[in-house]
Amino acid sequence: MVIKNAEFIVSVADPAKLPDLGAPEIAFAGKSNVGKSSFINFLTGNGKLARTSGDPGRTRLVNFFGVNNGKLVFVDLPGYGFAKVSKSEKAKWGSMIEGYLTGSKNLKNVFVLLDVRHEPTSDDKMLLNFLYHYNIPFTVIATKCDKLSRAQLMKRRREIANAIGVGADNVYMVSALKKTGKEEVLERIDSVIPDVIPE
Ligand SMILES: Nc1nc2c(ncn2[C@@H]2O[C@H](COP(=O)(O)OP(=O)(O)O)[C@@H](O)[C@H]2O)c(=O)[nH]1
Ligand SMILES: [Mg+2]
Repeated sequence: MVIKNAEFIVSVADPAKLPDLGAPEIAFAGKSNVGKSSFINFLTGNGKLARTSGDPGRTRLVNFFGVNNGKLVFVDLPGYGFAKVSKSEKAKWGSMIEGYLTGSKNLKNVFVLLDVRHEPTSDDKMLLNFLYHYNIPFTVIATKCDKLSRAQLMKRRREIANAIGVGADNVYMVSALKKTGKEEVLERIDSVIPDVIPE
């Protein structure tokens, strides 16, 4: 697919009040600071769509973005695993993420972002187990690939795939900084929502 435009639609603080926008949703999940906002901006070509960096722990809202005049929806889930928050804050984040994942009527696939340099954390594994348990399809995306050499990247791709129990081909390698990996991810979107041609 080609992404022609993307715009912010709504933020939700209460998982009981999820909007039904009547279009397929792709959700983006990952540890805070993994590069989720940067990747959404890169993918949509809108540098200001999702806010980047600054205050990693802050955003515990679920943000909905309409792509190509709302034919497709990107859902930015709260970043998890931010160390400097209380247990009750962490629990709120968890229930937002889980509330969305189990409550959305339109969710087609979860893009799970992992920093290419690091092993999946216990929070990452919890999320992946949750997705397996609820039978929610997902895609693994390794971010910040500009940080490693080509040889290191190939090694890390296999290691991440092994840690998660998928084939190496199923780990998408991206860099928002160097603007690489976008075409493969757009093709992946086509294959996870084959019934929609979001032109
Ligand atoms: N080198 C590099 N840094 C990145 C990349 N994507 C994001 N970052 C940096 O990582 C930090 C967190 O990015 P952000 O998109 O806000 O992460 P989020 O918390 O997951 O939304 C910022 O300092 C970004 O500039 C990337 O592809 N390469
Ligand atoms: Mg962010």
